[in-house]
Amino acid sequence: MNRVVISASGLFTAPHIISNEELVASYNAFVGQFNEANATSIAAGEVDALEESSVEFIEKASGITRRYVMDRAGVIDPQRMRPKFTPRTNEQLSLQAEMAVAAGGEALAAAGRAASDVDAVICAASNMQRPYPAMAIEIQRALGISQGYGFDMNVACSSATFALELAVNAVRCDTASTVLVVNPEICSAHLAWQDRDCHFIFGDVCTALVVERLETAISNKAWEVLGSKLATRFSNNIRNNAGFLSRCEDRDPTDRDQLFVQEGRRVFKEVCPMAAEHITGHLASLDLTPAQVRRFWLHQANLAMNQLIGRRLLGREATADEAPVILDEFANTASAGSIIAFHRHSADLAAGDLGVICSFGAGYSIGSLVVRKVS
Ligand code: CO8
Repeated sequence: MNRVVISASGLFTAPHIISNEELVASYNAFVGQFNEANATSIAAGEVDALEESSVEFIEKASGITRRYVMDRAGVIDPQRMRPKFTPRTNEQLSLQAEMAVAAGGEALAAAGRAASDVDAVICAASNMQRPYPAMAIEIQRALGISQGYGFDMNVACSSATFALELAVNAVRCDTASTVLVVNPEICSAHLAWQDRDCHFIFGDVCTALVVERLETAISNKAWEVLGSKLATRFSNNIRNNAGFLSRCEDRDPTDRDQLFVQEGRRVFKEVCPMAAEHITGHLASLDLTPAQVRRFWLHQANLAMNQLIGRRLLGREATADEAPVILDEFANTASAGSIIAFHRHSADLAAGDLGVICSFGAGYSIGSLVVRKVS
């Protein structure tokens, strides 16, 4: 069995920023228009008036201050409130593939790897812009990778960590030598921007990681993967019912359940203990304890959630150095969150330092990797 490293990472940041102030101004304009248009029905008690959103609530409840998005104008237009993308022909690179090629190219360059070294591409994200042909195969071609295979996979917020486990096992068992994992998350396209409970939650981004054999890795920033652990437990608390059967069920595409829906409080209560126990159990299986871990790159959904998990792991508040936060800047970017934290906050650590990458989210699904800095 080969020893395996994550040898480099890459990040594509979506081109537009929406601050909480801008988001709330647009949402509140929408509320004003809705309440005015429905004044009679509201007065008759037939329709509930919508309540305004607030920057203070968003920052206190989530820790998010802004988000990057692929399209800004469509999202903050109170008449539209969803991104607007120009359709591309089948011959053009698709939007998610374009993001992945940018992040993937950066990761390969950082790893010192050429397209000819890569023999597998896994495109893992919460939403795919089409069912087939696989985005991963398109990315493979666009990056000039002429050998090996590519496939897409979706485990919602745990897509990246579940893909990493597959990549690590492929390299460990010699079915691939260098795997590129990419996570193009366009969460803005599946977010109900008209829903006050969740309109502030998500942002867009793409992360990429290169997984290869320790003994042949060139990068001096590699992290050896000591172990990976996946877990799932069914829950309806985060759900999206949009799918290829929607058309045949005569569903209205604007039905609320055709977008992201969650019971945020329940998710918070149920997932925090699961994630903390998962990480502690994973470390114990490697004869390690949370106190020995230099850094936790946790899923980035909610600041209070990560603080609670930190307390459960360490018996005290985790510092920003121990559990870095990126969701203030990026918001929740589904499976990419823990990988952005890793990308931004791993170069400063020393050889031998231990870290844990951990995602948690819809499914429920939890995925963790315990890693050690090589040099
Ligand atoms: N402005 C002002 N007030 C508000 C707003 C707002 N925008 N929204 C709600 N309120 C009010 C409510 O009406 C409520 O008022 P009252 O007390 O009078 O009833 C009060 O504020 C409190 O509301 P909540 O209980 O809903 O607020 P919370 O404190 O629970 O915070 C959060 C809400 C931030 C959603 C929080 O519960 C949370 O973050 N939970 C964890 C969620 C989580 O981790 N989810 C993971 C989902 S991501 C994932 O798995 C990937 C899925 C795939 C992604 C697909 C792309 C879209």
